[in-house]
Amino acid sequence: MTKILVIGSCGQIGTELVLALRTKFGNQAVVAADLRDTCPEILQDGPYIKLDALDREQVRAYVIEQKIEQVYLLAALLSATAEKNPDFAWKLNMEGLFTILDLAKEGYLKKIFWPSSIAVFGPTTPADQTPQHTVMEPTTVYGISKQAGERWCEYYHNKFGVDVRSIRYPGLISYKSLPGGGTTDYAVDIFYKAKSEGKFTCFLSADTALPMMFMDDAIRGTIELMEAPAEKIKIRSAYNLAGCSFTPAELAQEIQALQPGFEINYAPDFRQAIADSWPNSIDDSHASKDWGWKAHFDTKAMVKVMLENVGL
Ligand code: NAD
Ligand code: AKB
Repeated sequence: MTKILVIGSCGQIGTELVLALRTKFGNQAVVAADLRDTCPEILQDGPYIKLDALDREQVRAYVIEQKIEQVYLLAALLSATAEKNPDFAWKLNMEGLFTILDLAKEGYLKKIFWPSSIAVFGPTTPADQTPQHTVMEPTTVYGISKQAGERWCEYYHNKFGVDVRSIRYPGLISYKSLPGGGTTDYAVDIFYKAKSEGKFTCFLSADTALPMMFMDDAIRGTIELMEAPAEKIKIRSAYNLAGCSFTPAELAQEIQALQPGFEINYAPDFRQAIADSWPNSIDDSHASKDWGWKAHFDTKAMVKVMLENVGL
């Protein structure tokens, strides 16, 4: 049995990733780990431990003693929260990664997944259909930490043969767990407000296009990347992945098509500057060519599933 540890399992991605990994590998094979004292109900079908990604010795001891073979390291501060606490964001987003990379370098772990983000790009990056290899000058602490993380992942692969795999996730949209402090969170909040109040005030301007993806695609893509034969993984920094791209006004229009009367207005805040520095859309042809990636959900399909499921 392959033993898998998911650190940061109670967050937006972790919750759904643990459920999907347990469906594939069995409940007992996948250990959920997070800072919380107790396991959330949704993850109670398998093992849970309280684990601090910043406690290098605790993480090392657990991985070695429990003979963990794969780690998904999801613990991080996201873009908006990181701007409010840059020192801690840098510490959390980098130190946990080195602990895991070193465990793999020493032969304790066979495979690692560490997520990057479209935040690695910056205002000097071509914004439309942003290529895999291009100018990367991120202006947020979050983006700087993700770019540095990518460089270290590639370095550990090239120097020490570490099998580390990564995706530059776009903004993720889901209904099973809430987002945790990002700039793309509006695209989740809007559905809750549409259902509960019929109106929404957006913290980004009407015409701010950003790359987004429905969570089912993100989870499937993550597992497909991790299951692909190593020789197919040509990029060891992180793969561009595209789902759907839209502006708040376009998203509102899709919601209005299914929920006539829904209203949106705009009150941009500090997150506007972050969004303005990110791409509008992403070219993911390398992921398609190397390991067969293809998104299933466009904006319309995502909106339908979200409206049917949020708040149930
Ligand atoms: P989230 O904020 O929803 O969840 C993060 C989880 O990590 C939380 O449950 C938190 O309690 C836990 N955590 C925080 N500090 C910890 C620590 N010291 N030890 C153990 N657990 C700790 O984040 P998410 O949206 O699920 O994102 C997961 C990863 O994916 C992050 O690295 C993020 O940068 C990346 N990512 C997310 C998105 C997105 O849209 N959600 C997009 C791009 C990249
Ligand atoms: C954020 O907005 O910070 C995240 C991301 C795109 O990395 N959703």
